Amino acid sequence: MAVEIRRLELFYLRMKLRDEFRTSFGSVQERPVVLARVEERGGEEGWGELVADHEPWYSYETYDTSSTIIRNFIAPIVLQRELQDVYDFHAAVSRIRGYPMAKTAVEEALLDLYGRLEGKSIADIVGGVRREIVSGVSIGIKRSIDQLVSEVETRLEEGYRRIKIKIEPGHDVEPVKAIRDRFGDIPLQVDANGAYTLRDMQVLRKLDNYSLLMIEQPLAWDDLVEHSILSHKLTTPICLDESIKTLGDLLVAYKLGSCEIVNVKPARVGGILRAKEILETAARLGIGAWIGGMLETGVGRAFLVALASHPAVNYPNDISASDRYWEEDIVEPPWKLTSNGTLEVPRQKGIGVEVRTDLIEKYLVEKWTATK
Ligand code: OSB
Ligand code: MG
Repeated sequence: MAVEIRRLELFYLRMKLRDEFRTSFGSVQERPVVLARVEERGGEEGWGELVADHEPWYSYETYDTSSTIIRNFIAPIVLQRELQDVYDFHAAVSRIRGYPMAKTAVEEALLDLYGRLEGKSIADIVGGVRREIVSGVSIGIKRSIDQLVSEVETRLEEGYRRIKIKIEPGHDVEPVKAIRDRFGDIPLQVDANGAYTLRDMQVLRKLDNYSLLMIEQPLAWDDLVEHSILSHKLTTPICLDESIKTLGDLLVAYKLGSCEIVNVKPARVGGILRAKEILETAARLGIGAWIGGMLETGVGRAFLVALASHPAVNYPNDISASDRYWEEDIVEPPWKLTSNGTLEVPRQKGIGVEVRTDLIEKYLVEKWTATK
């Protein structure tokens, strides 16, 4: 269906996470939130989310640089051509090297728009089959082991089906042991965000003794070769996050044996349709898969939930309920954990939740608009 986009808007919000979230690369509490909104000639709209942070720690993209790419290079593409479908959008933005987060923000908005126009949910569009998805929780580095253990307890009581903790050198074996001692054989995994090297083999071998579901991104953010060496030495499966930026990376990782599992984040791979392609290839190659998160608001979360309903997903996801992140999420209804520790997959057209324009007003710091 050819769609003519007459308006692209970026809403810059200032939101605060309920708790500080600390990883090996840094800490966030003030979360810059950028929403992308497209509007077509008939007035129908679509929403997406830019997840880039203030600093280039998780990836080279930041809120400023990705905004610039959207304003100067992606907006003209969307406003100046007639897009047959969202694959058309991908073909057009493929000239822009990199900037997957910027591309994802606008791609999501277009997918929501197409869904609304064609009466399809995002889950329909990505080939989702599940009615609910398994919700895990990612817990940051805390000031003390006691605080960590107490948060794990709260999350298990809330019903989360898997615990992931962030680790870094000096904060790894001890917290894992404390959680195992206290909670026994719960589904538990760790995420290092690239904080170790092969010189840390001793610690990594110790972690190997705790029956972890996986060790996520232990080595450098852009490495595949050393992960291959490591994965041949450990029995715990290696999961890659930062290192898999494209389908090509996944194929190389497969050939090298760098990972058994992949954390699929649409914003890291350049869009929902790219993520779908990676999921399908992972399933074909026998690589495990789950959907990761970037502390999204309810808008970005809708896309994560839809992707997690894909049949290739075979591990619990980093997709928690709205109240794990925000005092007040900007969608209605907010994402809520069921008594099964799952989130329901909406079946309504588009993202399946309403964007709360009253809250957008409340948190807005800047708005940018481009028209045809
Ligand atoms: O490495 O998975 C990560 C959040 C921000 C940046 C990187 C990561 C994370 C998370 C949080 O682990 C996952 C979530 O959104 O709950
Ligand atoms: Mg990660």
